[in-house]
Amino acid sequence: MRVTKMYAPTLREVPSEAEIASHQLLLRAGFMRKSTNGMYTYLPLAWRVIKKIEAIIREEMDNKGAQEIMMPIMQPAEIWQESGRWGAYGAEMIRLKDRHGHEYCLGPTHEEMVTTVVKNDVRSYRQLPLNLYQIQDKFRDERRPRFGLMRSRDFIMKDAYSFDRDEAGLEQSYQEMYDAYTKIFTRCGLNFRPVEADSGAIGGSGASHEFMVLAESGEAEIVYCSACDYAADVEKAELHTITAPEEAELPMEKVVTPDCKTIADVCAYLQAPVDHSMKAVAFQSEKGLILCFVRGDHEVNEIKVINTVGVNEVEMAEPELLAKAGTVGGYMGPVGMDPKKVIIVVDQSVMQMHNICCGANEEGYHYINVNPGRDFTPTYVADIRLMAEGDPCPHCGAPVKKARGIEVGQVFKLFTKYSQAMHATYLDENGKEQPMVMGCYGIGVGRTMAAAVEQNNDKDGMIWPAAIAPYHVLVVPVNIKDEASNAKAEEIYQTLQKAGLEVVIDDRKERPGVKFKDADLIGYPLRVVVGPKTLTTGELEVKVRRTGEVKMLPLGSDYASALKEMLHSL
Ligand code: 9G3
Repeated sequence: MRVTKMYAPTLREVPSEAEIASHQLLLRAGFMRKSTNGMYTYLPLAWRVIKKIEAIIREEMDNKGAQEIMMPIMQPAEIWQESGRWGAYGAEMIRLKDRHGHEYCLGPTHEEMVTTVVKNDVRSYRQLPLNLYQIQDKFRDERRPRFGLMRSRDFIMKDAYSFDRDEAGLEQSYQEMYDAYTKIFTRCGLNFRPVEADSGAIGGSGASHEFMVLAESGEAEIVYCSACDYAADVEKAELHTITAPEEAELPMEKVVTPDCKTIADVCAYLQAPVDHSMKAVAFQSEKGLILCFVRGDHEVNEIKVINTVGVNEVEMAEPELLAKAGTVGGYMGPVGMDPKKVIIVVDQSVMQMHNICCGANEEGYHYINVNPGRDFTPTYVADIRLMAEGDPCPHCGAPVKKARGIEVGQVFKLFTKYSQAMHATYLDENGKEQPMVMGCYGIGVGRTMAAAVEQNNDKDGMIWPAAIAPYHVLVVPVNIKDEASNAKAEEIYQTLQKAGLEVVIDDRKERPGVKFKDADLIGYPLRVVVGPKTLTTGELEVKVRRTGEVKMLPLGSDYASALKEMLHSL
């Protein structure tokens, strides 16, 4: 490819909305362009990367016996009504009508579609296990698309679905996909960790894992153990109940606590230890006001509250809503609140505590010596804590650490959720009708490319892992006036191409500095510099983008093979 022909319109400046490195660099280097909010055009360089990631995905999926298909993007409402999910997703689902007024959605995922396809043709246990996958645009109308490809509204997903006879079969399929994902992300040159992601019993029931690329810019937060291989999405990390030492229950008292808005203020004012205090967080939801209570030094995990109460989403409660319920921000407490009017969710560890101080639902007042059971009745008791750095690992007890990650893949055990709802059954050896046992497995292809940039960039630009780089080598003629070395550069360009390398030659009539800056921005793994010196020394200067290391290769040697060799470690 010649740079004078390549369509890669670089940008001097990037829009301020591009906050993270991958978003900025993919725009600046001419890899992509925003079409509208949360939708992008992949330009030639990005599309070459996407195709390489997809090729790696296909190889590993096919190695596991999965078979590629392509389903429609438009999905009829009927199949979602059959699964019971047509109403479960609000504005996030993009719905439309065809010319006859029939309702559809643009596919955000394909459980319903693939189950409908398979259930009509799989009748016997002999046809299982079956794993079908596709690589296709998905549509989810994110409220706030941001970070470029990291959270877009139209994105390329590899989505796979496994069908087995029973749970043992699902375990096998799940493990095979887990292994395939490990190979895929390793081959893409990513530093990643699978983390437990189900809100099942302590230590995860293993019904779901997320593959996280570790990056400070990641939206996901993970906890991992410093001593064992435990790692979990912090939103789902389950916590043990902390038991408090026994103590005599003292009589509850209402005390004046002027200007004590935070738990810290109250504990300081009352000389009460924070592990004898309760922190309140109030949400509003489709089920009304939710008051959550955790120990004063713990945090509320919003996802766990959503799962406990069974609502779709929550947001912070407005002061008016608090006033209507007879409480006030900064002084909220469970005492005197009617669990039938207000949803009171109390963390399981609070229920073990004694003589607690908490808000008295009146400006300027708190209660001390509040005792669960005696002084208030929760609507729900559950684990609603957000695991914190230093908490004991649920597996081995060592202190956990926190990190941020980009979720590039997820694997789920669906069991018979869709096959029951949609009557996807097969006949077993005894001719008995059984529901198929399913799993589903997703990879964000665009997100994988963006995550690779997040993990591989420096002040000069991107640094592509060789396996997914748009091209392998850039040949840079540095003296536009010197006929001889330019001819040599052309010869080297041809030789490398003939050797099967993906080569670009920067044939622009530009100064070397301009060429080097663009080379570093785009991030070709290897750069070959050709000038008059090359002819006098008979040596080729090769620069490694990742390390800046410079190697000299004799012109007479098989330098193409030497370059191929260098790529293996990049
Ligand atoms: C929807 C909308 C958004 C959604 C879903 C449905 C997420 C939805 C979960 C999954 C699970 C797996 C197969 C590939 C891997 C992930 N957001 N999910 O089901 F209608 Cl609007 O997609 N699906």
